Amino acid sequence: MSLLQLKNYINGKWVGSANPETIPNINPAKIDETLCVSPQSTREEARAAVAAAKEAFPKWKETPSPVRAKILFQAWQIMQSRAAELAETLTKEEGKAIGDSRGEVQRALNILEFTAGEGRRLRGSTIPSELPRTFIYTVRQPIGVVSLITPWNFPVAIPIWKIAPALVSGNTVVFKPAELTPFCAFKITEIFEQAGLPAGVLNLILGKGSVVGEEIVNHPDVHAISFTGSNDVGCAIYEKGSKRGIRVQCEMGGKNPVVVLEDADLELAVEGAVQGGFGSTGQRCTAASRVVLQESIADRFVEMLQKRMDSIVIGNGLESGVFMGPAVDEKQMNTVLRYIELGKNEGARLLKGGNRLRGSGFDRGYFIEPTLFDHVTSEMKIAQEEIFGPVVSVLRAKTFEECVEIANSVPFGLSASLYSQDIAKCMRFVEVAEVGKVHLNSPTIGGEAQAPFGGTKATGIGPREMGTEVFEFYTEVKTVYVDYTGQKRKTSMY
Ligand code: UN1
Repeated sequence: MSLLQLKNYINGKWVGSANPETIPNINPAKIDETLCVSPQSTREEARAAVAAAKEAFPKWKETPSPVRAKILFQAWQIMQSRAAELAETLTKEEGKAIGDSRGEVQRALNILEFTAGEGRRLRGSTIPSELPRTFIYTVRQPIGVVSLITPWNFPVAIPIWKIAPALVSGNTVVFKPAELTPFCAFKITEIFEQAGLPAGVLNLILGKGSVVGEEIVNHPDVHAISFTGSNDVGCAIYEKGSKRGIRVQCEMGGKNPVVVLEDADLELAVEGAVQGGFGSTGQRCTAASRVVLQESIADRFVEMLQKRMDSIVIGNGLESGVFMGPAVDEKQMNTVLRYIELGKNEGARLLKGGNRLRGSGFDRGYFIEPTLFDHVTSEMKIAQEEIFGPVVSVLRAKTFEECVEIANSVPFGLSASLYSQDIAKCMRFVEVAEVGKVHLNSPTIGGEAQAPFGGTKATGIGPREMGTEVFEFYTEVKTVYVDYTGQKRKTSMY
């Protein structure tokens, strides 16, 4: 059987690349299974995608936002009917457990639903004037062609949380997914095509970041870029975009803490640490990679956590009961294993895991044991750098204040959890945690469609994603002064 060859989608047509070289799309749980092959598109093809988006823009901009939104609702319906298929593709392509994939597809559906609803609102404001018979108001207008560059770890939800608001706002899109997850991107694009999106409004370009990614970042006809991924790439994109004076939004790394105080419900907190630390194999920017414990409960908590880790089922995400799938590819697996070695050399105490899983079933994939380090200190690299794997570091502190200091002692600022029954401590934590979102008595992960998502410090550049806040990025505000005196102004405050 010949392998499916993915294509680019440019100006409403599926087109192959002129470059005969392809990238095989491999199932990380069964590396002898190639799902499809995707093109290594050329710079010219990336430019063609931008040109199509530019050409489609004037008409799409003129389409009223409630009408644009109807196409999104249509996409929502189609995605709903293809939800099971999409979740299976996600698990095969990225490796996460099928329950997580279903959850991710549901999240994408929620975002589509919420964002489509915003097409009927997309409100501006009315503003009082200091002058008589003058009316000031604002309208939201699209920016133009936007480039959306998305990562492999949430290959359904993240594209949707960029594409949906970009489109409903009236922008046209060039969408470049990670090289590791083109299949989900292909299906998402197909869904928008089936929903009746006009040609050129959404264009998919598959290929390398260093080739097509660079082209759609530097292209003079691109007026905004939204990126989720690593700090190195995000900061380079920001530098290039800011030189051209365009908008850039970047969602990057995290080193998220779960802080557990002595009055916490420990069972709940252990569960939060497991879900946050090992869920999705730790391959998420909201992963709880640090657990900060108040000394008095630390030994007990660590014991409970180790016991709970024994029940983590690892394997092919399609199999029922599996909680944790493989690393996404060999490179990612090796990065994680290198960090584990580093942790040992830095003097952290390895309590559990630390190895690649071998033996029946595991040899066919990139599986790593859930790994726990204790007695980690803030200066250690494993406590500072994003590992993006199933590795959790325990740090200990005497007081609440010290716990907070440790929680904040990293360059990133995405998410933080506090487990405590003490309302005063909870409220204080909300105030002082240097992050974009706080979870009280729940894990660091996840987010709802109608709430803003994003981080502070080195995590985020630009406005938040999701919620109504997302329109701060995807629209320009135009301020309108209407003078209905019909007269030359006699007075002015200035
Ligand atoms: C989540 O925690 O469910 O790339 C979402 C990431 C984040 C999304 C995390 N931007 O992992």
